[in-house]
Amino acid sequence: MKALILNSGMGSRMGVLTSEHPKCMTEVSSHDTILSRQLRQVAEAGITEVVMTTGLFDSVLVNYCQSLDLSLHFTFVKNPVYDQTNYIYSIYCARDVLKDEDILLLHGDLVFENQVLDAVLASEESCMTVSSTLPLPEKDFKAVIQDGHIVKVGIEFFTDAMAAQPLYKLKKEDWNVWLEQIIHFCESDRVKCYAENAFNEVSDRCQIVALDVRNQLCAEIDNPEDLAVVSARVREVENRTVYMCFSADMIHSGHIAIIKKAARLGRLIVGVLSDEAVASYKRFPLLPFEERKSLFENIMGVSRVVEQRKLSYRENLEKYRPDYVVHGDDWVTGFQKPIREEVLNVLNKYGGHLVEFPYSNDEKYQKLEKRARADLSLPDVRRARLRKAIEMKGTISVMEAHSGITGLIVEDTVVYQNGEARQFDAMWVSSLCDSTAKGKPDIELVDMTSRFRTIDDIMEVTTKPIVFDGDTGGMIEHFVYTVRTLERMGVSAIIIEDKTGLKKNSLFGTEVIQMQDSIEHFSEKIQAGKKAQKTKEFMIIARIESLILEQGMEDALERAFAFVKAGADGIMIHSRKPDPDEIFEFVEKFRAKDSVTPIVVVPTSFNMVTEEEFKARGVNVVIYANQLTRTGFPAMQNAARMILEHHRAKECDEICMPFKDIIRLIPEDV
Ligand code: SPV
Ligand code: MG
Repeated sequence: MKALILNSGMGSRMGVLTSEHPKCMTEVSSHDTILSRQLRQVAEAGITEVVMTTGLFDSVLVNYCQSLDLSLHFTFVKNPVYDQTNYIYSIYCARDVLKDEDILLLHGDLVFENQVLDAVLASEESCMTVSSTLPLPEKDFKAVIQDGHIVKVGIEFFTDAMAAQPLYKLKKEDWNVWLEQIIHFCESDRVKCYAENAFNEVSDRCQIVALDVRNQLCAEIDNPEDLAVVSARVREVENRTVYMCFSADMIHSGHIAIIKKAARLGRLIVGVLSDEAVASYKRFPLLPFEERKSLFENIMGVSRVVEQRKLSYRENLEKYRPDYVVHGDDWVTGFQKPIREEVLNVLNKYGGHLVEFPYSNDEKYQKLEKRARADLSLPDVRRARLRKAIEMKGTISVMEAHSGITGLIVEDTVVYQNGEARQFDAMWVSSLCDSTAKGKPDIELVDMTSRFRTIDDIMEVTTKPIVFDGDTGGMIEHFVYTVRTLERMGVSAIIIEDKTGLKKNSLFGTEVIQMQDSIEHFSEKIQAGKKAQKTKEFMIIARIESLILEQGMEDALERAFAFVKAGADGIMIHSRKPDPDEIFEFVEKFRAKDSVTPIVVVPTSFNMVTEEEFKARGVNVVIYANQLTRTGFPAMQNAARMILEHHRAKECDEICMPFKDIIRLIPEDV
């Protein structure tokens, strides 16, 4: 497409403002003339060819255009009789470079906002800009419109007419008809009328639709009064702000394209989602917030980058009050719908607008996303993320997994509530559940090789950090090897309990014989583990069984402080009481002296306490230790029983997941 800009006019109504240069070189802002603004807009819209008709001061104009240093190729055509003819003749002079081309036709004194040009260029049919909201001007162009099509353009039409501005997109089949008629006019010496007079005679064959720009800026400057009004509008347009929010840690061409579009609406403020918000709804970001921020700061078209702390836009919209929010149209449905509704509510309050562009979930993006997930599952990357998650969120939630499929459930389950997404932060490889899945008691009978095999199965299909239930940790001489192996695999933490001898599950409490280790010996085990550890991120967490074995709060606290001193990276305090009082008491007393060491709890019996309450009390890790095992296996027992009872499988079908869904639980590739 070529842009045809008509600049042969004398601009005599502008007075002294056009005594040394053509009207199009009049300033409309501190940094733009009418022409520099037009040309920049044209170039930004992707047009590279400009045909410009000139007249008086043509060399000034040519030099000026070249000096603007835009990536445009110009063809200047001088109308030698500019003072005796109208622009119809200028177009005639340029006819040879205009035939058989799609044309963007505009007068050189027209000032318009980007959105107007975007709408014109997006029109599938030939179009002319009109305004249904402006009053009909006395002396300027009006267009007579029938069935959405322009049938006449001129200053003399008032019936069925709308104010019209000389900005056209002309498809070559329509333009050729009009241009032929212009040639015909000029060759029969009708050179003092408008080019539109020629159009009016062929409008039945040259189909131009009316594009209603309503109150958007699209105005000609004929005299100093127009200049004052339009300059004020330009100022207003240039002060507009646009807001977009990104969670991306990899920028691809799709991002750049939408940023470019958004920046055409005004000064673009990019909100970068906090690490916590990204991790909550998508996956752990590969790059931390500061790095993602600087990524966006270096993209052309972005004026400012700010943090968006939550998925909700409210805080930033109220703070920056952007004129526009830009988003892909994918959030019209799905989990982001409430966020969109909130955005619309806030925008409505102060008169902002939401602009939605078609969302493209292109293949390139999906490939990048797949690569990011693969990176997250690498041992070094995965191992380090448990500490980061605790730091970032304060309190994390960890779910039991005992196989590849339960790992996938922990990995992929997301719940959307009020525009927030909730998912588990990490996985707990429980000794109870790992043993149960193998049909064995939880007495350290399943050996480490087998336990590592379970971890490996889970790791093969997931990316979330893993906390390993290391039982007692075994003999110190063995424990140091366990630590190294787990580190090498990419496990983030091991929790060992201060018991000795034949370990039984804690939930049996004092109903079975269980021996607690001495503070000295267990501290030695922790020290040996810390010494054996190769990476700085791996955590050895000491689990205190004093409350389980009814040894009292003082004993629990004494052990906790001793184990931290021995090098433990966290303390797990366990209880099997149905109420949380002793856990709360421990946390309060421990926190009074130690505000930093992470505290872990396993609320299997005291399960009424919410994560929010644990967080408020200073707990950092909440482990749901056995719920997948306790729901999955009874469902299987039930199915087996039903088939035996009914001598067939039909009745059990209603408690079965449909076959197509079970297949979908497994991703095609990871
Ligand atoms: C496990 O899940 O194996 C545990 C936690 O150690 S508990 O069963 O509560 O002892
Ligand atoms: Mg256990």
